[in-house]
Amino acid sequence: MSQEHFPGIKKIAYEGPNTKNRLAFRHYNPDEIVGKKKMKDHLRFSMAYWHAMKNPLGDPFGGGTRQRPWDDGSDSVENAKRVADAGFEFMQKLSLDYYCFHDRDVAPELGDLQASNDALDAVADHLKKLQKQTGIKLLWGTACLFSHPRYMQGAATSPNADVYAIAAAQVKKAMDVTHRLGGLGYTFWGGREGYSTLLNTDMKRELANLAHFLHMAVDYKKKIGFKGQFYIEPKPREPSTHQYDSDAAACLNFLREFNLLDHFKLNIETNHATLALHRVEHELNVAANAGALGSIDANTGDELIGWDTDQFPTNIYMTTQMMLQLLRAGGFKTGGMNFDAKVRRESHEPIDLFHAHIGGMDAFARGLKIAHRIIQDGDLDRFVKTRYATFDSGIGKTVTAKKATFESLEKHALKLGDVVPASGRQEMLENLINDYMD
Ligand code: XLS
Ligand code: NI
Ligand code: NI
Repeated sequence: MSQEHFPGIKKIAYEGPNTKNRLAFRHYNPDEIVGKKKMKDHLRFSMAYWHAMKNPLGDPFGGGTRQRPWDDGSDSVENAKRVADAGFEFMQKLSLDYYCFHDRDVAPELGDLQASNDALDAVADHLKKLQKQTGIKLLWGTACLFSHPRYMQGAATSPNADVYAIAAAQVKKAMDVTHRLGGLGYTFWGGREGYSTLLNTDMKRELANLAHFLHMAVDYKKKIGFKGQFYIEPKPREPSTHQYDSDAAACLNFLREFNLLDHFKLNIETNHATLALHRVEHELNVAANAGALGSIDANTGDELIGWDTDQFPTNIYMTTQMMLQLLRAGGFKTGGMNFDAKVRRESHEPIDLFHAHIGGMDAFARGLKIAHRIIQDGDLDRFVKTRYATFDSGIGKTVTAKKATFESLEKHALKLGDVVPASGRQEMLENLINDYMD
Protein backbone atom coordinates (compact mmCIF):
# COMPACT_ATOMS: atom_id res chain seq x y z
CA MET A 1 0.00 0.00 0.00
CA SER A 2 2.11 2.79 -1.28
CA GLN A 3 -0.16 5.79 -1.62
CA GLU A 4 -2.92 6.90 0.77
CA HIS A 5 -6.29 6.77 -1.00
CA PHE A 6 -8.45 8.20 1.78
CA PRO A 7 -6.28 11.12 2.89
CA GLY A 8 -7.45 13.01 5.92
CA ILE A 9 -9.40 10.06 7.33
CA LYS A 10 -7.74 8.42 10.28
CA LYS A 11 -8.52 4.99 11.69
CA ILE A 12 -12.07 5.14 13.03
CA ALA A 13 -12.00 4.92 16.81
CA TYR A 14 -14.61 3.98 19.39
CA GLU A 15 -15.53 7.21 21.18
CA GLY A 16 -18.74 6.16 22.94
CA PRO A 17 -22.34 7.34 22.48
CA ASN A 18 -21.75 10.97 23.45
CA THR A 19 -19.12 11.89 20.90
CA LYS A 20 -19.89 14.61 18.39
CA ASN A 21 -17.39 13.18 15.89
CA ARG A 22 -19.29 11.68 12.92
CA LEU A 23 -16.22 9.65 11.96
CA ALA A 24 -16.21 7.62 15.16
CA PHE A 25 -17.93 4.53 16.49
CA ARG A 26 -20.50 5.21 19.17
CA HIS A 27 -21.27 1.56 19.91
CA TYR A 28 -18.91 -0.71 18.01
CA ASN A 29 -16.02 -1.31 20.35
CA PRO A 30 -14.24 -4.30 18.77
CA ASP A 31 -12.58 -5.70 21.89
CA GLU A 32 -15.47 -5.13 24.29
CA ILE A 33 -16.77 -8.40 25.69
CA VAL A 34 -20.44 -9.21 25.24
CA GLY A 35 -21.33 -12.48 26.93
CA LYS A 36 -18.36 -14.74 26.32
CA LYS A 37 -16.94 -13.16 23.18
CA LYS A 38 -15.49 -9.91 21.92
CA MET A 39 -17.82 -7.82 19.79
CA LYS A 40 -15.62 -8.29 16.76
CA ASP A 41 -15.85 -12.07 17.13
CA HIS A 42 -19.64 -11.97 17.40
CA LEU A 43 -20.06 -9.70 14.41
CA ARG A 44 -17.22 -10.59 12.03
CA PHE A 45 -17.85 -7.57 9.80
CA SER A 46 -16.96 -7.86 6.16
CA MET A 47 -16.65 -5.46 3.22
CA ALA A 48 -18.48 -6.42 0.02
CA TYR A 49 -15.93 -5.61 -2.66
CA TRP A 50 -18.52 -5.23 -5.42
CA HIS A 51 -20.38 -2.45 -3.63
CA ALA A 52 -17.71 -0.67 -1.61
CA MET A 53 -15.03 -0.78 -4.28
CA LYS A 54 -16.75 -1.30 -7.60
CA ASN A 55 -20.34 -0.08 -7.60
CA PRO A 56 -20.63 2.86 -10.02
CA LEU A 57 -23.77 4.10 -8.18
CA GLY A 58 -26.12 4.11 -11.12
CA ASP A 59 -29.85 3.46 -11.04
CA PRO A 60 -32.37 2.41 -13.72
CA PHE A 61 -32.62 6.04 -14.86
CA GLY A 62 -29.05 7.23 -14.87
CA GLY A 63 -25.41 6.21 -14.90
CA GLY A 64 -22.83 6.12 -12.15
CA THR A 65 -22.07 9.15 -10.01
CA ARG A 66 -19.28 7.85 -7.82
CA GLN A 67 -15.99 9.61 -7.24
CA ARG A 68 -13.24 7.03 -6.76
CA PRO A 69 -9.95 8.70 -7.68
CA TRP A 70 -8.00 5.46 -7.26
CA ASP A 71 -9.99 3.64 -9.98
CA ASP A 72 -9.28 4.76 -13.57
CA GLY A 73 -11.98 2.40 -14.87
CA SER A 74 -9.52 0.54 -17.12
CA ASP A 75 -9.26 -3.24 -17.44
CA SER A 76 -5.62 -3.30 -16.43
CA VAL A 77 -4.22 -5.49 -13.69
CA GLU A 78 -2.41 -2.43 -12.44
CA ASN A 79 -5.72 -0.64 -11.87
CA ALA A 80 -7.16 -3.72 -10.15
CA LYS A 81 -4.21 -3.77 -7.77
CA ARG A 82 -4.62 -0.08 -6.97
CA VAL A 83 -8.31 -0.66 -6.20
CA ALA A 84 -7.27 -3.51 -3.91
CA ASP A 85 -4.84 -1.17 -2.14
CA ALA A 86 -7.65 1.33 -1.60
CA GLY A 87 -9.93 -1.48 -0.38
CA PHE A 88 -7.45 -2.69 2.21
CA GLU A 89 -6.73 0.85 3.40
CA PHE A 90 -10.48 1.32 3.76
CA MET A 91 -10.97 -1.93 5.69
CA GLN A 92 -8.07 -1.18 8.00
CA LYS A 93 -9.35 2.29 8.76
CA LEU A 94 -12.77 0.85 9.59
CA SER A 95 -11.56 -2.23 11.52
CA LEU A 96 -13.33 -4.50 9.04
CA ASP A 97 -11.67 -7.87 9.58
CA TYR A 98 -13.06 -9.66 6.50
CA TYR A 99 -13.99 -9.08 2.88
CA CYS A 100 -15.93 -10.89 0.16
CA PHE A 101 -15.60 -10.70 -3.61
CA HIS A 102 -16.72 -11.99 -6.99
CA ASP A 103 -13.92 -12.98 -9.34
CA ARG A 104 -14.88 -10.11 -11.66
CA ASP A 105 -14.86 -7.49 -8.87
CA VAL A 106 -11.22 -7.95 -8.04
CA ALA A 107 -9.96 -8.60 -11.58
CA PRO A 108 -11.24 -7.69 -15.04
CA GLU A 109 -13.10 -9.99 -17.41
CA LEU A 110 -10.96 -10.01 -20.53
CA GLY A 111 -11.42 -11.30 -24.08
CA ASP A 112 -11.14 -15.00 -23.28
CA LEU A 113 -11.22 -17.27 -20.26
CA GLN A 114 -7.47 -17.88 -20.11
CA ALA A 115 -6.70 -14.15 -20.17
CA SER A 116 -9.27 -13.51 -17.42
CA ASN A 117 -7.82 -16.36 -15.36
CA ASP A 118 -4.30 -14.96 -15.70
CA ALA A 119 -5.45 -11.50 -14.61
CA LEU A 120 -7.26 -13.03 -11.64
CA ASP A 121 -4.13 -14.92 -10.62
CA ALA A 122 -2.04 -11.77 -10.80
CA VAL A 123 -4.47 -9.81 -8.63
CA ALA A 124 -4.82 -12.76 -6.22
CA ASP A 125 -1.07 -12.68 -5.62
CA HIS A 126 -1.44 -9.04 -4.67
CA LEU A 127 -4.48 -9.73 -2.44
CA LYS A 128 -2.52 -12.44 -0.68
CA LYS A 129 0.22 -9.95 0.07
CA LEU A 130 -2.27 -7.39 1.37
CA GLN A 131 -3.98 -10.02 3.56
CA LYS A 132 -0.63 -10.94 5.04
CA GLN A 133 0.29 -7.32 5.71
CA THR A 134 -3.01 -6.45 7.37
CA GLY A 135 -4.36 -9.69 8.88
CA ILE A 136 -7.63 -9.14 6.99
CA LYS A 137 -9.24 -12.41 5.89
CA LEU A 138 -11.38 -13.52 2.98
CA LEU A 139 -14.82 -14.41 4.37
CA TRP A 140 -15.96 -15.88 1.08
CA GLY A 141 -15.33 -15.74 -2.61
CA THR A 142 -17.75 -16.23 -5.46
CA ALA A 143 -17.97 -16.11 -9.23
CA CYS A 144 -19.96 -13.51 -11.11
CA LEU A 145 -22.23 -15.64 -13.30
CA PHE A 146 -24.76 -12.96 -14.12
CA SER A 147 -23.21 -9.82 -15.69
CA HIS A 148 -21.74 -11.09 -18.94
CA PRO A 149 -24.25 -11.30 -21.84
CA ARG A 150 -23.53 -15.05 -22.25
CA TYR A 151 -25.35 -15.57 -18.91
CA MET A 152 -28.50 -13.76 -20.05
CA GLN A 153 -30.48 -17.01 -19.76
CA GLY A 154 -28.71 -18.35 -16.70
CA ALA A 155 -25.38 -20.03 -16.00
CA ALA A 156 -25.81 -23.40 -14.26
CA THR A 157 -29.41 -23.36 -15.51
CA SER A 158 -28.65 -22.05 -18.99
CA PRO A 159 -30.35 -23.93 -21.84
CA ASN A 160 -26.97 -23.82 -23.61
CA ALA A 161 -24.38 -26.46 -22.64
CA ASP A 162 -21.42 -24.32 -23.74
CA VAL A 163 -22.52 -21.52 -21.43
CA TYR A 164 -22.87 -24.13 -18.67
CA ALA A 165 -19.30 -25.27 -19.33
CA ILE A 166 -17.88 -21.73 -19.18
CA ALA A 167 -19.76 -21.17 -15.91
CA ALA A 168 -18.26 -24.37 -14.48
CA ALA A 169 -14.77 -23.32 -15.54
CA GLN A 170 -15.29 -19.90 -13.97
CA VAL A 171 -16.43 -21.42 -10.65
CA LYS A 172 -13.51 -23.86 -10.69
CA LYS A 173 -11.09 -20.96 -11.02
CA ALA A 174 -12.90 -18.83 -8.42
CA MET A 175 -12.72 -21.77 -5.99
CA ASP A 176 -9.01 -22.20 -6.67
CA VAL A 177 -8.39 -18.53 -5.92
CA THR A 178 -10.61 -18.56 -2.82
CA HIS A 179 -8.67 -21.59 -1.58
CA ARG A 180 -5.34 -19.95 -2.32
CA LEU A 181 -6.39 -16.90 -0.30
CA GLY A 182 -7.44 -19.02 2.68
CA GLY A 183 -11.12 -18.14 2.16
CA LEU A 184 -13.41 -19.29 4.97
CA GLY A 185 -16.25 -19.94 2.57
CA TYR A 186 -17.54 -19.89 -0.97
CA THR A 187 -20.98 -18.53 -1.93
CA PHE A 188 -23.32 -19.48 -4.72
CA TRP A 189 -25.81 -16.76 -5.48
CA GLY A 190 -27.81 -17.98 -8.44
CA GLY A 191 -27.77 -14.60 -10.16
CA ARG A 192 -29.79 -15.60 -13.19
CA GLU A 193 -30.70 -19.14 -12.13
CA GLY A 194 -34.41 -18.84 -12.73
CA TYR A 195 -36.70 -17.93 -15.60
CA SER A 196 -39.01 -15.32 -17.00
CA THR A 197 -41.62 -17.53 -18.64
CA LEU A 198 -42.44 -21.24 -18.45
CA LEU A 199 -43.34 -21.07 -22.15
CA ASN A 200 -39.65 -21.54 -22.99
CA THR A 201 -38.41 -23.26 -19.82
CA ASP A 202 -37.89 -26.90 -18.81
CA MET A 203 -37.71 -26.27 -15.08
CA LYS A 204 -37.10 -29.89 -14.14
CA ARG A 205 -34.13 -30.11 -16.47
CA GLU A 206 -32.67 -26.80 -15.34
CA LEU A 207 -32.89 -27.82 -11.67
CA ALA A 208 -31.26 -31.18 -12.38
CA ASN A 209 -28.43 -29.37 -14.19
CA LEU A 210 -28.05 -26.93 -11.31
CA ALA A 211 -27.89 -29.79 -8.79
CA HIS A 212 -25.23 -31.56 -10.85
CA PHE A 213 -23.28 -28.29 -11.07
CA LEU A 214 -23.26 -28.04 -7.27
CA HIS A 215 -22.28 -31.72 -6.92
CA MET A 216 -19.33 -31.07 -9.22
CA ALA A 217 -18.37 -28.14 -6.99
CA VAL A 218 -18.51 -30.43 -3.94
CA ASP A 219 -16.31 -32.98 -5.73
CA TYR A 220 -13.83 -30.34 -6.81
CA LYS A 221 -13.72 -28.90 -3.30
CA LYS A 222 -12.63 -32.29 -1.97
CA LYS A 223 -10.13 -32.71 -4.75
CA ILE A 224 -8.30 -29.47 -3.99
CA GLY A 225 -8.66 -29.85 -0.22
CA PHE A 226 -10.66 -26.67 0.22
CA LYS A 227 -12.11 -26.77 3.74
CA GLY A 228 -14.22 -23.60 3.55
CA GLN A 229 -18.00 -23.63 3.94
CA PHE A 230 -20.25 -23.59 0.87
CA TYR A 231 -23.23 -21.21 1.04
CA ILE A 232 -26.34 -20.72 -1.06
CA GLU A 233 -27.85 -17.26 -0.99
CA PRO A 234 -31.64 -17.17 -1.39
CA LYS A 235 -33.33 -14.45 -3.44
CA PRO A 236 -36.85 -14.59 -4.90
CA ARG A 237 -36.62 -12.33 -7.93
CA GLU A 238 -34.40 -9.82 -9.70
CA PRO A 239 -33.11 -10.25 -12.25
CA SER A 240 -35.36 -13.21 -13.13
CA THR A 241 -39.07 -13.14 -12.45
CA HIS A 242 -38.77 -16.51 -10.73
CA GLN A 243 -35.46 -17.32 -9.07
CA TYR A 244 -35.05 -20.98 -8.14
CA ASP A 245 -33.42 -20.18 -4.77
CA SER A 246 -36.39 -18.05 -3.83
CA ASP A 247 -36.16 -18.19 -0.04
CA ALA A 248 -34.53 -20.18 2.75
CA ALA A 249 -37.23 -22.87 2.71
CA ALA A 250 -37.01 -23.31 -1.07
CA CYS A 251 -33.21 -23.60 -0.89
CA LEU A 252 -33.38 -26.17 1.88
CA ASN A 253 -35.92 -28.18 -0.07
CA PHE A 254 -33.72 -28.11 -3.18
CA LEU A 255 -30.62 -29.11 -1.19
CA ARG A 256 -32.52 -31.98 0.43
CA GLU A 257 -34.05 -33.19 -2.81
CA PHE A 258 -30.67 -33.41 -4.49
CA ASN A 259 -28.66 -34.73 -1.50
CA LEU A 260 -26.65 -31.57 -1.04
CA LEU A 261 -27.75 -30.50 2.43
CA ASP A 262 -24.60 -31.83 4.15
CA HIS A 263 -22.43 -29.60 2.01
CA PHE A 264 -24.20 -26.25 2.12
CA LYS A 265 -25.39 -23.65 4.57
CA LEU A 266 -27.35 -20.51 3.76
CA ASN A 267 -26.18 -16.93 3.40
CA ILE A 268 -29.21 -14.87 4.37
CA GLU A 269 -29.62 -11.34 3.00
CA THR A 270 -32.10 -8.92 4.54
CA ASN A 271 -33.28 -7.28 1.32
CA HIS A 272 -33.76 -10.69 -0.30
CA ALA A 273 -35.90 -11.75 2.66
CA THR A 274 -38.14 -8.74 2.27
CA LEU A 275 -38.40 -9.26 -1.51
CA ALA A 276 -39.69 -12.74 -0.63
CA LEU A 277 -42.20 -11.03 1.69
CA HIS A 278 -40.48 -12.37 4.78
CA ARG A 279 -38.86 -10.58 7.67
CA VAL A 280 -35.14 -11.30 7.80
CA GLU A 281 -35.56 -12.88 11.23
CA HIS A 282 -37.93 -15.39 9.64
CA GLU A 283 -35.30 -16.40 7.10
CA LEU A 284 -32.60 -16.62 9.78
CA ASN A 285 -34.91 -18.74 11.91
CA VAL A 286 -35.78 -21.11 9.05
CA ALA A 287 -32.07 -21.55 8.31
CA ALA A 288 -31.12 -22.00 11.96
CA ASN A 289 -33.83 -24.60 12.53
CA ALA A 290 -32.24 -26.69 9.79
CA GLY A 291 -28.76 -26.21 11.26
CA ALA A 292 -27.94 -24.24 8.13
CA LEU A 293 -27.50 -20.64 9.28
CA GLY A 294 -24.13 -19.90 7.75
CA SER A 295 -23.58 -16.24 7.03
CA ILE A 296 -25.41 -12.94 6.63
CA ASP A 297 -25.44 -10.38 3.84
CA ALA A 298 -26.29 -7.34 5.90
CA ASN A 299 -28.30 -4.63 4.20
CA THR A 300 -31.87 -3.39 4.14
CA GLY A 301 -34.46 -2.50 1.52
CA ASP A 302 -36.44 0.66 1.04
CA GLU A 303 -39.98 -0.13 2.16
CA LEU A 304 -41.42 2.21 -0.47
CA ILE A 305 -39.42 0.96 -3.47
CA GLY A 306 -39.96 -2.63 -4.52
CA TRP A 307 -36.47 -3.62 -5.60
CA ASP A 308 -33.18 -4.75 -4.07
CA THR A 309 -32.02 -1.29 -3.01
CA ASP A 310 -29.22 -2.76 -0.85
CA GLN A 311 -29.12 0.04 1.68
CA PHE A 312 -27.00 0.13 4.79
CA PRO A 313 -28.85 -1.23 7.83
CA THR A 314 -29.48 1.37 10.53
CA ASN A 315 -32.72 0.16 12.09
CA ILE A 316 -31.94 -1.01 15.60
CA TYR A 317 -35.18 -2.96 15.99
CA MET A 318 -34.17 -4.98 12.96
CA THR A 319 -30.56 -5.55 14.01
CA THR A 320 -31.84 -6.59 17.46
CA GLN A 321 -34.16 -9.17 15.89
CA MET A 322 -31.31 -10.44 13.73
CA MET A 323 -28.90 -10.69 16.63
CA LEU A 324 -31.51 -12.51 18.71
CA GLN A 325 -31.67 -15.16 15.99
CA LEU A 326 -27.92 -15.30 15.56
CA LEU A 327 -27.13 -15.54 19.29
CA ARG A 328 -29.75 -18.22 19.83
CA ALA A 329 -28.25 -20.19 16.93
CA GLY A 330 -24.86 -20.07 18.66
CA GLY A 331 -23.31 -17.29 16.56
CA PHE A 332 -21.19 -17.42 13.43
CA LYS A 333 -18.90 -20.40 12.89
CA THR A 334 -17.45 -19.75 9.45
CA GLY A 335 -19.69 -16.88 8.35
CA GLY A 336 -19.85 -13.20 9.13
CA MET A 337 -21.77 -9.97 8.69
CA ASN A 338 -21.02 -8.94 5.13
CA PHE A 339 -22.21 -5.44 4.20
CA ASP A 340 -23.80 -6.29 0.87
CA ALA A 341 -24.94 -2.68 0.72
CA LYS A 342 -24.24 0.38 -1.34
CA VAL A 343 -24.34 4.07 -0.61
CA ARG A 344 -27.09 6.02 -2.35
CA ARG A 345 -26.44 7.48 -5.80
CA GLU A 346 -26.55 10.91 -4.17
CA SER A 347 -23.79 9.93 -1.71
CA HIS A 348 -21.02 9.86 -4.26
CA GLU A 349 -17.94 10.93 -2.27
CA PRO A 350 -15.43 8.47 -0.82
CA ILE A 351 -16.17 9.67 2.73
CA ASP A 352 -19.77 8.46 2.36
CA LEU A 353 -18.43 4.90 2.33
CA PHE A 354 -17.16 5.56 5.87
CA HIS A 355 -20.41 7.05 7.14
CA ALA A 356 -22.33 4.12 5.68
CA HIS A 357 -20.20 1.39 7.25
CA ILE A 358 -19.91 3.19 10.59
CA GLY A 359 -23.70 3.38 10.75
CA GLY A 360 -24.13 -0.29 9.89
CA MET A 361 -21.49 -1.43 12.36
CA ASP A 362 -22.91 0.71 15.16
CA ALA A 363 -26.43 -0.54 14.42
CA PHE A 364 -25.31 -4.17 14.74
CA ALA A 365 -23.23 -3.43 17.84
CA ARG A 366 -26.34 -1.97 19.49
CA GLY A 367 -28.46 -4.86 18.26
CA LEU A 368 -25.92 -7.29 19.71
CA LYS A 369 -25.86 -5.62 23.13
CA ILE A 370 -29.65 -5.32 23.27
CA ALA A 371 -30.25 -8.90 22.12
CA HIS A 372 -27.71 -10.16 24.63
CA ARG A 373 -29.53 -8.36 27.45
CA ILE A 374 -32.92 -9.69 26.30
CA ILE A 375 -31.56 -13.23 26.35
CA GLN A 376 -29.81 -12.73 29.70
CA ASP A 377 -32.93 -11.37 31.37
CA GLY A 378 -34.93 -14.27 29.98
CA ASP A 379 -38.42 -12.74 30.19
CA LEU A 380 -39.04 -13.09 26.47
CA ASP A 381 -37.81 -16.67 26.29
CA ARG A 382 -39.75 -17.58 29.42
CA PHE A 383 -42.92 -16.22 27.85
CA VAL A 384 -42.43 -18.34 24.74
CA LYS A 385 -41.62 -21.44 26.77
CA THR A 386 -44.73 -20.98 28.90
CA ARG A 387 -46.83 -20.45 25.78
CA TYR A 388 -46.09 -24.03 24.73
CA ALA A 389 -46.19 -25.51 28.23
CA THR A 390 -49.21 -27.70 27.43
CA PHE A 391 -46.85 -29.74 25.26
CA ASP A 392 -44.60 -30.45 28.25
CA SER A 393 -47.06 -32.56 30.23
CA GLY A 394 -50.19 -34.65 29.85
CA ILE A 395 -51.52 -35.22 26.35
CA GLY A 396 -49.17 -32.59 24.90
CA LYS A 397 -46.18 -34.52 26.13
CA THR A 398 -47.31 -37.56 24.14
CA VAL A 399 -47.25 -35.32 21.03
CA THR A 400 -43.78 -34.01 21.85
CA ALA A 401 -42.60 -37.59 22.36
CA LYS A 402 -44.27 -38.55 19.04
CA LYS A 403 -46.34 -41.17 20.89
CA ALA A 404 -49.72 -39.62 20.10
CA THR A 405 -52.08 -41.07 17.49
CA PHE A 406 -55.29 -39.69 16.00
CA GLU A 407 -57.15 -42.18 18.18
CA SER A 408 -55.43 -41.13 21.43
CA LEU A 409 -55.98 -37.46 20.63
CA GLU A 410 -59.62 -38.09 19.76
CA LYS A 411 -60.13 -39.85 23.09
CA HIS A 412 -58.69 -36.80 24.87
CA ALA A 413 -60.62 -34.33 22.72
CA LEU A 414 -63.96 -35.96 23.41
CA LYS A 415 -63.47 -35.27 27.13
CA LEU A 416 -62.84 -31.56 26.55
CA GLY A 417 -65.37 -28.78 26.49
CA ASP A 418 -64.57 -25.72 24.38
CA VAL A 419 -60.95 -24.65 24.69
CA VAL A 420 -59.67 -21.07 24.62
CA PRO A 421 -55.87 -20.73 24.30
CA ALA A 422 -54.05 -18.06 26.32
CA SER A 423 -53.44 -14.62 24.80
CA GLY A 424 -50.45 -14.25 22.46
CA ARG A 425 -49.68 -10.91 24.19
CA GLN A 426 -48.04 -9.43 21.09
CA GLU A 427 -48.45 -5.84 22.26
CA MET A 428 -47.05 -6.61 25.70
CA LEU A 429 -44.03 -8.25 24.11
CA GLU A 430 -43.50 -5.32 21.74
CA ASN A 431 -43.52 -3.08 24.81
CA LEU A 432 -41.06 -5.39 26.50
CA ILE A 433 -38.65 -5.11 23.56
CA ASN A 434 -38.97 -1.31 23.67
CA ASP A 435 -37.79 -1.36 27.29
CA TYR A 436 -34.41 -2.57 26.09
CA MET A 437 -33.87 0.11 23.45
CA ASP A 438 -31.47 2.66 24.78
C1 XLS B 1 -27.36 -9.86 -5.27
C2 XLS B 1 -26.61 -10.67 -4.32
C3 XLS B 1 -25.12 -10.73 -4.57
C4 XLS B 1 -24.51 -11.85 -3.80
C5 XLS B 1 -23.17 -12.28 -4.28
O1 XLS B 1 -28.49 -9.49 -5.07
O2 XLS B 1 -26.89 -10.21 -3.03
O3 XLS B 1 -24.55 -9.51 -4.24
O4 XLS B 1 -24.41 -11.56 -2.46
O5 XLS B 1 -23.22 -12.76 -5.58
NI1 NI C 1 -28.66 -8.78 -2.95
NI1 NI D 1 -25.85 -10.79 -1.29
